[in-house]
Amino acid sequence: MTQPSADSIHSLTQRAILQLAEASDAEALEQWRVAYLGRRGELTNILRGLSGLDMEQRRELGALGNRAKTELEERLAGRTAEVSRAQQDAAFARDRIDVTLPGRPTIQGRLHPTTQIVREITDAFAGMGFSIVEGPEVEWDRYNFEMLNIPEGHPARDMWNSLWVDYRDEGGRQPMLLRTHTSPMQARVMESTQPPVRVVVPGKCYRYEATDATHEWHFYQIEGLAVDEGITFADLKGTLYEFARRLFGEERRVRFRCDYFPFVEPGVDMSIDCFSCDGNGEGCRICRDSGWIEIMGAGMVHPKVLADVGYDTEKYTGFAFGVGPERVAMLKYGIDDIRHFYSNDLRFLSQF
Ligand code: FA5
Repeated sequence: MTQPSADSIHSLTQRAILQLAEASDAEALEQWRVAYLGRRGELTNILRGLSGLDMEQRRELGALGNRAKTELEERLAGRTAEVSRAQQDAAFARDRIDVTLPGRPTIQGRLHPTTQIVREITDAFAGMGFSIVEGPEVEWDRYNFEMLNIPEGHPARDMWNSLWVDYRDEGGRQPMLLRTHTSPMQARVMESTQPPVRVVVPGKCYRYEATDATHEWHFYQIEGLAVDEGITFADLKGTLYEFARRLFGEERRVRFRCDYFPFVEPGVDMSIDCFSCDGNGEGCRICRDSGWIEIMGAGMVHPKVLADVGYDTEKYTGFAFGVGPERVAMLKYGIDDIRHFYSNDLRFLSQF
């Protein structure tokens, strides 16, 4: 044990102060504290050695030792603050942020071109008084075919190559499929409402067929249905002309031709002149030389379809149509292959 004396306290204090100035991190500061002020530290030892001295010396050296202890503790606190400030300054200098640098742009998402065109088409019909409803993509055979005047075994079923879902319950097998068109919503809407009916139904459809530039195996349709007293074929033509005018402008030519769909009578298809060859047709891959691209099927709702949902066919008539929005987008934006829509290529999608 160190023999306590005024000199030893003084020289120890000086040595400790010099050494403290050299401690430049938290670890060195802790080592210093343990060496001088810890339980077995040098100053602690001196103070402990005071007990062997006489009263007079003990009072004198005790006061001296306690002053030295207070001084070292205060200096330790000061040096600790200095060291941590210096470390902070170094960190700030190292991680300095240049607030004048321009920010990194974040990539903004956008609506898929099909969604955009579906909204544009439904907006055009909403502007003519149609409401918008949606229906199930997995559909009963009853709605996809039977209620549309296409009973089991009818050859018209071949017009829609179907993806069947094998659904069974206690009653046995129930024929279900991925809907091949949005027309099943005609019966669903009429079953739950009374005329006047005026709805458009956007939604996804599925067909088991080979793809090419104008055919996908899954695509969208927008169904339209209007039923009321006194609706005629003139209303059908007027409404669809107005739709074509709103979407494509006055200059696009529109063509109606007779077509067959079991749930309308008479039935038509509506085409628009080809954007790619401007209606010339010759050697055009898009319109297959015809100069026209079909965008929808339409017709006057068949009286059997109206009767099957309980409507009075003496009183009510109506028209229906089914438009393919991808085909409309192809026309509007000059897209030459429908398969671009769902191939998830950002170079294509980010153009819209
Ligand atoms: C129908 O699906 C009828 N349900 C339309 C209809 C509704 C007729 C109401 C009468 C009354 P169609 O199979 O022709 O008809 O299809 C209608 C439209 O859907 C086509 O004109 C086309 O624009 C689009 N379409 C059909 N098949 C495909 C396909 N494989 N890929 C992309 N679009 C398609």
